[in-house]
Amino acid sequence: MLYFKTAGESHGKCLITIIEGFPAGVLIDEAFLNKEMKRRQGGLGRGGRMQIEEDRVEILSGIRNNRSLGSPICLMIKNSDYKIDELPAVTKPRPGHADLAGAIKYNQKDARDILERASARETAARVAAGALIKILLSQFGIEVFGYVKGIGGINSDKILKDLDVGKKNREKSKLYCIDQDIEARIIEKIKQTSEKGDSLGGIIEVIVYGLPIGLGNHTQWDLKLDARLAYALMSIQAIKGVEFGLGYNASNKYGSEVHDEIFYKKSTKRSLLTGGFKRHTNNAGGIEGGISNGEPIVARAYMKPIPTLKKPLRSVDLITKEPIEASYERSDVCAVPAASVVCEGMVTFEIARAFLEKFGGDSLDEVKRNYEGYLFNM
Ligand code: EPS
Repeated sequence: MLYFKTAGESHGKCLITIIEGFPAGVLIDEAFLNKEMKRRQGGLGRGGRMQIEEDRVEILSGIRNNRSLGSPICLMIKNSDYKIDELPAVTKPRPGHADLAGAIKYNQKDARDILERASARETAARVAAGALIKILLSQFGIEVFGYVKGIGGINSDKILKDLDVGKKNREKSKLYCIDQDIEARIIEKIKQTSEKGDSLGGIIEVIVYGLPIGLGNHTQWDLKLDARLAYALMSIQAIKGVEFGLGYNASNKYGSEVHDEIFYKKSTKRSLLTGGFKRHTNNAGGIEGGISNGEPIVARAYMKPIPTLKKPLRSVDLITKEPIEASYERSDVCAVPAASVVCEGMVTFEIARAFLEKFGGDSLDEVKRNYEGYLFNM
C-alpha cells in the first residue's frame, strides 16, 4: 500500500519524508522535485523565512541510478534556519494555532515544543512526497493541477476549461491564480493587510485530469474517494473546509439542477477511461457514490488566515495565567499560493493510493499491465 510519513521540526536539522509502496522502475527526475519545492516557497505574501531557506530534496534511499527500487524512499530537506535548541520559550499561545491545546495536552509550559512540529514548515516534506508521486501518475496520463481561486474574499468565478492555458496563467501569476482580473485587487489587499499587521486566507481549487471510472469504492465508508480526498486536504495546516464540484451550493438547489445527466458517445480517446459514457456538466466534481466517474475531479479547500499576527490578539500567559498579547516572531501575511502546492501534493498522494489499490503491482510494468487490462478497449 502506498503511504508516506513525515518527520522534522520547523527549526530542526531537517525534514524527512518516508514513502512506502512506491513501485519499482519509475524514472525519477530530481530537478522536477526541486522545481516543486521552489513553487511551495513562492507566491506573494510570504514572510522572512522563505528568504533564508532554499528547499532542496536529497534522496537518501529507495532510488538507484535515478530509478525507484520498490523499497522505502527517504527524502530529506535541510533547514538552513536550524536553531531549535537556542530558540526562546513561547508562553503566550496564539489563538488559532496549536500552541494552547498542544501545550495542555503534552503537559508543557513552553509552546515551542508544540509549534515546532505544528508549523506549516512540515508541508515542505509533503510537497516532496507529492512531487515524487506526480511522476508516477504522469506515466498514466494523470495530471493534478492546483491553483488559487481567491484570497481574502476576492474570488474568481472563472472556470478552468483548458489545462494548458491554466498552466500558463498560473506560471505568470505571483498568486498562482488563473484569473488576471482579480490579481491587482488581491495584491493591494495583501499589501494593506501586511501594513495592518494582519493575515489572510483563501480558496484553493485542485483538479485531477485523466482518471478512469472506478477509483474509490462505494462499499465501505472509509474507501470512498471523496471522503479520502477530504481527509487528505483537511490534514493540511489551516485548511478548514473542503468541497467537490458544486459543493456546499448544491444544498440550495433542486435535484434536477444539480445532477449531471448521462450521455453516451464512443470514439474519443476518453472512451478508454469511461467506456463512452460522458456528462455535459460536472457538478458532482468527478465523484459519485465515492467512485470516480471519469469526469475531472474538482476539489476546493478553504484556508483560514494564518494565526501568527504582527498585531497580536489577546491571550493568556501559560505560566502566570495573566492576560497578555499572543506571541509574534515573524510570519507570512498570506500563504494561500504555497498551500495550493501542498493541496496539489496531498490530492496527488490520495489519488495514487486509490489508483494503486486498484491496479497495484511491485513494478511499474506490472501496474501498467493491470491498468491497460482494465481500460475500455473500444
Ligand atoms: C513555513 C515556515 C515557517 C513559517 C510558516 C511556514 O517559518 P518560521 O516560523 O521560521 O517563520 O513561515 O509557518 C506557519 C505559517 C506557521 O503557522 O507555523 C514554511 O516553510 O512554509
